[in-house]
Amino acid sequence: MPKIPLKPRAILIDVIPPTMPKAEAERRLLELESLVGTYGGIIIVKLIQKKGVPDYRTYIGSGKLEEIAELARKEKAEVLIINNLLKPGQMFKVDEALRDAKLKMQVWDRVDLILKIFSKHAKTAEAKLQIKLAAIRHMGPRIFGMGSEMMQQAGGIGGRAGAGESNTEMMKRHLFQQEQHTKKELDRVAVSRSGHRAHRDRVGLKTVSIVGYTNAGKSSLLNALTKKGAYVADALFATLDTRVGKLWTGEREVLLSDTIGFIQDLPPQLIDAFRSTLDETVDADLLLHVIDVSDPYVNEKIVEVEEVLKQMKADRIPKLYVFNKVDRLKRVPKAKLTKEYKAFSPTFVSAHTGVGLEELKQLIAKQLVS
Ligand SMILES: Nc1nc2c(ncn2[C@@H]2O[C@H](COP(=O)(O)OP(=O)(O)OP(=O)(O)O)[C@@H](O)[C@H]2O)c(=O)[nH]1
Ligand SMILES: [Mg+2]
Repeated sequence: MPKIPLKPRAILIDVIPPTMPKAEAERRLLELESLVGTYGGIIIVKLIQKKGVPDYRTYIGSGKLEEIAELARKEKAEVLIINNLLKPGQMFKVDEALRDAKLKMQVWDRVDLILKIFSKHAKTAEAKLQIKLAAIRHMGPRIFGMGSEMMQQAGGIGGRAGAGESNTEMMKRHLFQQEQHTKKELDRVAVSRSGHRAHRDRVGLKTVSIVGYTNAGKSSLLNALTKKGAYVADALFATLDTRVGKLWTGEREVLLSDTIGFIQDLPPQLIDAFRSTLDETVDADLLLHVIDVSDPYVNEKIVEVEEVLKQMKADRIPKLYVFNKVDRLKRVPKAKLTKEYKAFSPTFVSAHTGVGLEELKQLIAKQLVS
């Protein structure tokens, strides 16, 4: 893979079905831009391609690929970022086409991009291990896919596989060993975590987990409620570990935890790799679903978060909706949102100004009594 600078010049492409509403397409592109910005990439071209069925070989199709290659040469692009999930064989084909065009650039799909951001932000040993595991699982099949390609080329129909095979076999074994090793290390870290959890259960503290879309203000809320000092940044996936603080609701002490944010199409491998971090969330007595009320796509993001919670089997835990960042709006559509999400006792707060936090504490206390 060609080496690229820390802040690579990037061409972005999103392949969407022709039926996708314009607003949704715009939202996807905006989010992709902020992901790339968070990574530190320099966006030079943005492309949207409408396609009913993705191309079997290259996902984006050979015509589009040629167009991209030409653009890449002209604009000196260093990475092509495809906002979709590609099959290993498709990644290989795109990569091959760019190499054939004598371009020294990398190709990332959505999982690659999210993984790269995760690696940049990981601080704890556990987060680093989880990312490593996800990367092994994501890259593995790609190497195998490449292997079978090479084997076919080397051996032909009915022929012997030759050198290609032993290389692939070696890579396979190496990756498998790495995966096992990383899993073991992770288990070790997870055991000490579940020890903490058992201790909490013994002292009878209830746990409340903050969940929500990335950048909604989860860490800010934890800080505002507990003075915990979690890392806050206007970036996606600023938090990759779990931070726990104590909160006095006025009636009782509870443990409040903040964790990794969710995003649309959060790749299943990532949910899997972050299992032990996310399990903390699944274990809670109450969830605070934090929502950025100033976000133009409030409802869509609520749906995405609910979707991930379902995947994590956490959709049955009692939940409060916390609309954050009210200071950002002149007029907060309280009545409308309250009516729409009545089942989740919506509250309106600002982690920055402190508005609404007292009411939120009372609500938490009330929920935990029953
Ligand atoms: N105006 C305003 N900005 C806020 C508020 N709460 C958080 N922010 C800003 O929103 C951005 C994201 O805040 P974080 O607390 O890091 O959000 P997060 O949900 O933890 O994000 P990830 O960990 O990246 O998923 C930061 O720039 C915060 O300063 C608020 O109540 N009002
Ligand atoms: Mg955070």
